[in-house]
Amino acid sequence: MTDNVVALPSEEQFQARIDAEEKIEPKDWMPEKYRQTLIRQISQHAHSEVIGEQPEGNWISRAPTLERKAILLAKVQDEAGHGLYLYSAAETLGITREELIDRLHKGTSKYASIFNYPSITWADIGAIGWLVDSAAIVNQVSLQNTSYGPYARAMVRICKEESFHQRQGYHIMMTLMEGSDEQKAMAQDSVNRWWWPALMMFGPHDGESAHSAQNMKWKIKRRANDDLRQQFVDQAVQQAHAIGLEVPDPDLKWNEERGHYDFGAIDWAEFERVVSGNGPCNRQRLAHHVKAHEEGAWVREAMAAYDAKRRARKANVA
Ligand code: FAQ
Repeated sequence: MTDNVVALPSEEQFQARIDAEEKIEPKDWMPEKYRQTLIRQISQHAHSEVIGEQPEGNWISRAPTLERKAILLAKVQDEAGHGLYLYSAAETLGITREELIDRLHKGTSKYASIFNYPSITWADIGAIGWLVDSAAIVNQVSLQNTSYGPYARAMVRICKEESFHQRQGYHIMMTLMEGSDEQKAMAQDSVNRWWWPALMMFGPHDGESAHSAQNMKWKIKRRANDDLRQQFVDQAVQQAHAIGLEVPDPDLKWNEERGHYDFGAIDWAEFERVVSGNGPCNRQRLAHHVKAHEEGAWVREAMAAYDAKRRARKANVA
């Protein structure tokens, strides 16, 4: 009698499923590198949502009106929810939440560079909503079609909420631009500070991007960094001009032939500095997260104890 050997699917068969636009689900066979890449990207994304609460949380108690405060509070809660869906999606790949958080705290897992800049005025809340959420949406709309099912499905709801966030940010900018000279200057100053970091959110140029080629083949990434960045610039410049804001780029110019805006060079040395832990707020952001995580240990323990008790009771009844 011969043993019944079950052949493992090959990378070619896996690629054929991707090419046929099939979604890969948690229990499906996948190359180890595909799994690791997804853990890297989804966890970085989750950390970004959660760390991104810090610059905005800074203004909850100082929002100019009760209505603005309620809206900002809801937005920050949405970001926490996005973190939750994304950590859950990452966990389906066989990694625990504890490991994911541990990697963040040890600095072996990144989060978006943009959240290492300070939010020093109320207009920064407008700029974050308008520019940062716009950049996030441009990228994330394409991720609704990413090849990994749980990540793609998480993106659908996240995109709907980000689009509300974008509008609330633009509305803050619009209101400031209809206000006093000081308010207009505050709005312009925040655009001057957030514009270039927002362009960096899309990552290095295509030729320099370490992961793009393989990620595009696996359809983890559906559009290239530069392509997404260009779409963002084209949209944001028109939105800026519509309310009287200037974009801080002397090289910005409409290119009739390309049908896009040409724009100036990004300061990649600054990007490297921020990504490697030396931006204006890196240490503060991480220290705050570590402290909140430690102070919340009792909540996690209480929930685990409650869950264990509930399971034991259920087992006894059965
Ligand atoms: N910051 O080869 P690539 C939000 C790293 S959510 C830090 O091009 P990849 C919502 C990259 O990880 C914003 N690191 O990499 C919100 C890699 O390093 P590694 C977050 C960056 O993965 C709004 C290296 O550079 N969104 O804002 C950055 O193919 C308001 C080489 O780069 C997502 O995470 C950066 N900007 O493409 C919340 C979307 N760019 O890992 C609160 C999902 C690149 O090898 C308030 N992520 N790096 O050490 C992605 O789409 C991709 O990961 C990219 C990078 C496009 C970010």
